[in-house]
Amino acid sequence: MKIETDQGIYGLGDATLNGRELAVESYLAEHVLPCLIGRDPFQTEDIWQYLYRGAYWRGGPVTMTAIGAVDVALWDIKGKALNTPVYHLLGGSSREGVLVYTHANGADISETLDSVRKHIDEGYLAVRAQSGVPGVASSYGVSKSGKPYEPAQRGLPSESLWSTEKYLNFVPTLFEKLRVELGPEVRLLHDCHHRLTPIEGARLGKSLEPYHLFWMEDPCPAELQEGFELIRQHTTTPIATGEIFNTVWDAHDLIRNQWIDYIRMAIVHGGGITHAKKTADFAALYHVRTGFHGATDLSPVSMAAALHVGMAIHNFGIQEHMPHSALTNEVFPHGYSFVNGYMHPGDGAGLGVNIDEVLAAKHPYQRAYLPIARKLDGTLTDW
Ligand code: GCO
Ligand code: MG
Repeated sequence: MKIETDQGIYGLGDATLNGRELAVESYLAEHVLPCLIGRDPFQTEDIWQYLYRGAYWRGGPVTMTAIGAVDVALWDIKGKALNTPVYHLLGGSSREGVLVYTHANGADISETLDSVRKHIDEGYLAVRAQSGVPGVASSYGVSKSGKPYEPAQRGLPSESLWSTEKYLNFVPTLFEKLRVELGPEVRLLHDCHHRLTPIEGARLGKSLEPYHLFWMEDPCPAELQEGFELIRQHTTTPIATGEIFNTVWDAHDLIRNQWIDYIRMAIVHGGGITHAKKTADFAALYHVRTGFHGATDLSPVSMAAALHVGMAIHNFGIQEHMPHSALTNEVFPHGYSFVNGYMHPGDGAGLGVNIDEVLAAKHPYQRAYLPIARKLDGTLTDW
């Protein structure tokens, strides 16, 4: 999304909500953008409150993504108008670069090991490892085409079958092999993608302790925040969650009770830079660090926003980095870079990302859905 000022400056925001994009577009076009005409783009706090409180209906992914898109675009404008990178406006650089992790996957343990090795050779210091599970036709995070993992597909949602029993028996053998082969240095992460119950997450965390993961992500759905208390009581494996959260209230109990170690709310789905900064500052009081969502369904605009926040806050933990396709990078020329495991947002004014609208127009929107999952007996479960 692009917001233009009467001074000729424009800012970019990302309004993407994977599989539900047009709902955000309509919310923005019909209800938000008319209210912005004539406002001062420097009033990021007041405009945020206006869109959040002023709507009366609060929270939720559609609303918060729309607010996030506007907020990020306004920070971009502010940086450009002041001729400074956004991170300077958020506290300046608290570090030399932003530690990132990327995704490795394979059909089995040996392919996954090769994939992790390949990413270490590319310079990554942290890698998330997902593998096909024997006896499970299609596991979360594993590409069928050998290409980087892209979950949304054209047509109606695809359906996959899932077995928690087979998964729990398998995952410790994967990480045992990775640690034996790769040694103690590389940071290894794993995403359970909300598929376990708290006690199952506790069992997995406990069985992974010898392989000292950097984190175990989304062990169970997090609507029930106290579910994490149960996991926490049983394991020292660090826990990350929050990529589907939209406000600090979704994580309030998780943070203040120190049931998690990393908060993953995406800048774009969590009300933009303004709200991400507040969430991070609240989390800092409780030793919770950030690990903002950064899958490819979030555009380079989101990636840049996350890098600016990650440079500035004290309790930055790690940033997800799933490199975009060459075409996406061409549509969004950007100043951020990756060197030896760390990313830097660049020192251009604003976010440091642009858009080639002519090229973008050659690729019109096509509907795509995330898959759904069922247990072996046909019961719908969490994908
Ligand atoms: C991650 C996520 C993604 C999401 C996807 C949904 O950790 O990067 O779990 O793979 O499933 O972004 O749109
Ligand atoms: Mg995830």
